[in-house]
Amino acid sequence: MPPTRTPGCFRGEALARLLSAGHPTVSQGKIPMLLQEKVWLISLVLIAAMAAVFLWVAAGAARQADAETVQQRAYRLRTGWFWLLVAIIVIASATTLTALPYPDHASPPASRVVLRATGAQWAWTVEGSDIVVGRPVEFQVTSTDVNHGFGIYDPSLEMVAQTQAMPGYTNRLQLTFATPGTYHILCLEYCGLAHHEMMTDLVVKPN
Ligand SMILES: [Cu+2]
Repeated sequence: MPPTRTPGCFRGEALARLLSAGHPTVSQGKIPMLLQEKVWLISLVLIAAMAAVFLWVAAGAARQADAETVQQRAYRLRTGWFWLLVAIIVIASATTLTALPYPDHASPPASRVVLRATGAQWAWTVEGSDIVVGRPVEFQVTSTDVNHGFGIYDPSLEMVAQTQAMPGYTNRLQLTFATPGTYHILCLEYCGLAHHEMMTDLVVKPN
């Protein structure tokens, strides 16, 4: 029997709904690879690599060797790993912290558009003015009942940003859209029977 591919919860529910609604941004037959699917694939590779290391250690466990030789080899290995780690940290910091200093949240620019997004079982309400390309937007995200995940996806269903929608608390999510189009807001946290129904569109107008 040929293997059948069971679609993931999000992909199955969200894409099926957008497709059945004849959504113009999701074309039939060409389903984009989602960020979470890429992360899942990378996780699988890393898990396989870790399993290989465990098997390698287990296979060599019965081998006997001189304690001093083993110790010296382990120290050399440790020094090598240490400098590799230092190099990774330096390179990662240099390439990811270029946006510093982050903008001051306490003094929002006057041009910022504020939208209030409220999650409730099982719908999103987004109130505020129009979103325009290039203009900073602040989403004030909250919930009326349980925790929801507020996820913004671009027209090709790649995740753009996300935060938690929590009852009694407002999370601020700041974002500047670079391309116009119909974005989607989906719930990212299972919140009950109709969790998959928690979808709404967000139109970003050209400048
Ligand atoms: Cu949900």
